[in-house]
Amino acid sequence: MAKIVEGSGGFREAYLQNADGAVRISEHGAHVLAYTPAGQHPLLWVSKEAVFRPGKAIRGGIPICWPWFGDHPTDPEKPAHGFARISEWEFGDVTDDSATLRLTDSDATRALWPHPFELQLAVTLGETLTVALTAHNRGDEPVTCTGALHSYFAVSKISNARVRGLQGCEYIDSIDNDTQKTQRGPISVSQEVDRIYIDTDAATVIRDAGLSREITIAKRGSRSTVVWNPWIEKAARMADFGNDEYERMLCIETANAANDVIEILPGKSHTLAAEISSST
Ligand code: TA6
Repeated sequence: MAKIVEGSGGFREAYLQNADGAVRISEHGAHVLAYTPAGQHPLLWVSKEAVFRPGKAIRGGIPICWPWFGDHPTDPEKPAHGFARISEWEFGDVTDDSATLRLTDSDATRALWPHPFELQLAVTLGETLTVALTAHNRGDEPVTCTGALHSYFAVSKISNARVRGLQGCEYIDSIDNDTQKTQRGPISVSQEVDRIYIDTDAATVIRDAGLSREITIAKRGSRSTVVWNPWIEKAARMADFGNDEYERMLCIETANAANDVIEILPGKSHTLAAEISSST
């Protein structure tokens, strides 16, 4: 079943359902809001305080960070994580199994990033949810960009979660003066964690003992994986994040960040894709 309805904040939403599960996507930011595999608990987390209005990123689901990850490298006035997640996209084909959305350059985007482009998001609902962001360089100059599919996963309780797949990887520790470190063993969270794992194309697995579930995030076109939980103080500082909600979420972000910069030649494209599945 597939339908497009008026959803939160008055933005159109696509709702897809088939034998493998269900997914909801807002046209605002081409934002995947919900994904529930058949017979399972929802995989994605959205804050109860999330705000749905123009110019604001939705807190949770899968925000699209593009054409830069994090703060703009030189201009702090520009929106964090770029403009894709706060732009109004357009639905293309929507079926029971897939949906596409499209964003092209405009006066507003060119004021922030002076290059012609076309972005396409393709969401495919099968045993795996595939979310693929393709950036096409419509200009006659090479462009460089960073970005992420900034996925917020639902966990039973953060203390029940362990993350595998990044052992031995180098990471930049954003809460320790961007010090570069090496990951020893699985990741557990008992304080704010904000790490950019670099030079890795590895799949990441969240083991949730509370739900007896493993969420696997495989990826294509991504050389970085970001792991983030704001913990208590940072959660309390965010108006669109409930004070205790850090207990129920963990971000595993399929990215190209830090020095993992992507160059797209004129007329060429780059695809960043997350392939999300779970087993109980
Ligand atoms: O997930 C990594 C990160 O860059 C964190 O530093 C934190 O800022 C998070 O993204 C959320 O950013 P946002 O702009 O959505 O509040």
